[in-house]
Amino acid sequence: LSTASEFGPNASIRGGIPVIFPQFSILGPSQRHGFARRTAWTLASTAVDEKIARARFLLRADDATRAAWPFEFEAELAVTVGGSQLEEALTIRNSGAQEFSFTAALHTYLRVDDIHDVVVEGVGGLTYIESLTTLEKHTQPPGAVTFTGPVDKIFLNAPGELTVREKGRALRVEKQGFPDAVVWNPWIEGGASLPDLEPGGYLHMLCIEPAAISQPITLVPGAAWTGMQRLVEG
Ligand code: TA6
Repeated sequence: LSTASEFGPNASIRGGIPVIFPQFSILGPSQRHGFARRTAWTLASTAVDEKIARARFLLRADDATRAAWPFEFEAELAVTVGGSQLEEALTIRNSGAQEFSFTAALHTYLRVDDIHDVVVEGVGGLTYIESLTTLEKHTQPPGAVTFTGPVDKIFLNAPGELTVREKGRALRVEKQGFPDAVVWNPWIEGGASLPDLEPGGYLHMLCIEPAAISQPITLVPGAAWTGMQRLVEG
């Protein structure tokens, strides 16, 4: 979480795991990265077992969401935290009478000690898109992703498991239901242009985002889709 992050109505939070729905970035007529990350969700339930805490959050279509995106939906975010694991499942239901399509992501901000020492394993050889304006496809060289400048890549059909490794620490990032994975660090200039990222903040952050971008999800009335991620340390 950036110490300069804004909180309040209509702000998007620079940290944690903002929910990107119903539009990833500029891919559509709606606001950048959609409205879900700027909207207050309702806490639907909580439970604590011995070592596991669970919470469910809901977001339903209302006049404000209809003004941005004219469909009836119910979004549910189920969060489970326990031991060295964090799991999140995002379910989108079509509660209306009209079919709709959407793109989505769990825009996960990971805290890292120093981005120079970080590598991401599991995307070598994959096809990726860098520019959402041209949608031009590139091939990632074999081996791990290292960080020596800005990285903003959407890896298509990414595997269900990636690993973020830094000195003395590893995090497994698992996903299901989301075909793509975004890897983002804005680096020096990009970070400085973000008013809600503290000076030098790019050094301590890495976004790894399970995403449905290259193949939008289409739901007929009554249908539902679930995408999940699990972060496992160690
Ligand atoms: O998911 C990566 C990305 O789309 C980047 O292009 C980057 O600019 C970022 O999200 C953050 O977007 P935001 O609207 O939160 O500044």
